[in-house]
Amino acid sequence: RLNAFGYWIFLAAGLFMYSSFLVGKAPNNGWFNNAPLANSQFTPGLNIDFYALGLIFLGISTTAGAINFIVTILKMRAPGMSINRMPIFVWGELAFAFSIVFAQPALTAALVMLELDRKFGFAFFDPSKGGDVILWQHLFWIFGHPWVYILILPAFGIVSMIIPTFCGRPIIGYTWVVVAEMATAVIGFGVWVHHMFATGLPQVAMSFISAASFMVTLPSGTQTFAWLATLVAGKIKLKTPMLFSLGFIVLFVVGGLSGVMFASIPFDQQTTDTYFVVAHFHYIIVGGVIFPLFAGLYYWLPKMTGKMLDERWGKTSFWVMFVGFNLVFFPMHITGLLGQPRRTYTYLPGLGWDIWNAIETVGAFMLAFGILLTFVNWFRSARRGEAAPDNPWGGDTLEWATTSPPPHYNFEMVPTVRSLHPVWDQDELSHGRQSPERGGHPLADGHETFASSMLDGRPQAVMEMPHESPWPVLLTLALTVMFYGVLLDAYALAAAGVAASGAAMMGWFWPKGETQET
Ligand code: HEM
Ligand SMILES: [Cu+2]
Repeated sequence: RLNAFGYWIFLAAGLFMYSSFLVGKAPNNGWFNNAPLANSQFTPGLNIDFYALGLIFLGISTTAGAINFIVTILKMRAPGMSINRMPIFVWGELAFAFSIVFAQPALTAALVMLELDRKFGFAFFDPSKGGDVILWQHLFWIFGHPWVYILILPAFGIVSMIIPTFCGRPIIGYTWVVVAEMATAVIGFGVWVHHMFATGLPQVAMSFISAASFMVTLPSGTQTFAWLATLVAGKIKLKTPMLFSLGFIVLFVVGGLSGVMFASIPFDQQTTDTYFVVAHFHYIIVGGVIFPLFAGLYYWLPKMTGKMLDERWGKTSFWVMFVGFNLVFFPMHITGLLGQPRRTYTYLPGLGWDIWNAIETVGAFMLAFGILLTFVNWFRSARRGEAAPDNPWGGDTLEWATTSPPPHYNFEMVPTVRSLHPVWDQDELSHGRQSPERGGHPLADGHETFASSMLDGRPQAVMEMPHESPWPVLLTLALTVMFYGVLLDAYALAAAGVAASGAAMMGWFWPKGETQET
């Protein structure tokens, strides 16, 4: 139900923010929305209120989702899946979920302060009344930098699943990769000021952050070398998911290198707010996150839908995307060093920027075409894709032990895990259901599941799966009313929304004389 709640809030908050387009009031200060530009004095109108309230609203969903991931990962694993047998993808999810729980409050606090400033005459970010504009940047980036790792940690996880499968061997340095993921998440909280090197902060503070930013490269490097070592030691099968993963390694290394360059304060002060920054974050977000997402799509979609994707279309899509991507974003390093400010699309001739921008435009069309090829592939597969076997790639993790697509409850027999690579090491798992003699647990045809101990994955209790419930969606509707009420200064409406939310929560948690499932 928490999951359903997260889903509905995500939808409602998204619609809330996009409704700003319908009334021509879309947020208009860029994604970091710096004060004092965001103060009502300089940006009147509902635009920024849509941004701030919408993100507070969305934060509820993000937090609910993250808590749900943490609890599920720590408490509901299959019997025998001790914490050192968890797939690296799950570690990535755990790391990112913890980061969200700690990062989101900084953003929410900043947004609440901003709305108090804008609607009620507070002055958190107004220096003329004793406020501080830099405070916004601190709070935003205390959220913002961990957020970039929130994006990339699951992507690391995806790649760490795919590379071993297509190398036909376990990843080298499992423990090191796991430690690196967790360390990245932790260090990510100590580097936010590297987005503020040009704001005139004290030298000591900046030096500390600079050192911490250099330090982040240690866990990133550890993981990169673990992937490379696995590639060297394995027998590589070049299927589409693997191609996207290899492309990821190349692009992530390039983006990481420009990141390290920014960690040096004088270099950053020269290049901040130029296209060099745009090049950095696209290498690391498109190359480092979107490419792994495509890899994951090709890898897991057959499991989800039971239909294979076409390899020829997939490989073509990869190469067009890879070449197109580099054509768009590599020249941005050059225009950035030549001084072209970010967020400019028109400029005087003769600055030496023209040819590079022309190449970028061509590349952009190519990249879009490459992405389109994958979407076409997706539609083709849905209509007439080959049927997917249970384990099309020879993967080692539990999802490959059930049918493609799996039933709603995943396993009729909840399997017992005895290895880090259950499907490789427990031969009974590659032939249908695990029999009760080998440890399979028939649990009311999947309508029940185990609660297990955090470290050893020992089953502790049998839990009934939750029944359908109207409360998450009703609570979401009530909150939507409240947020629109605040947005429009209609405080009676907002109060009604609060009251309705309270009622919905009472309905949700009312004792029903059964085990309470949330
Ligand atoms: C090797 C580790 C990394 C380091 C040392 C690093 C460093 C930096 C620095 C110093 C900046 C600020 C540049 C400026 O505005 O002057 C920056 C910008 C940025 N980085 Fe990274 N970065 C790293 C990895 C990442 C990752 C993994 C992501 C995302 C997945 C990322 C996403 C971004 C984004 C989105 C921006 C631009 C923010 C804006 O709009 O101003 N970075 N990075
Ligand atoms: Cu950063």
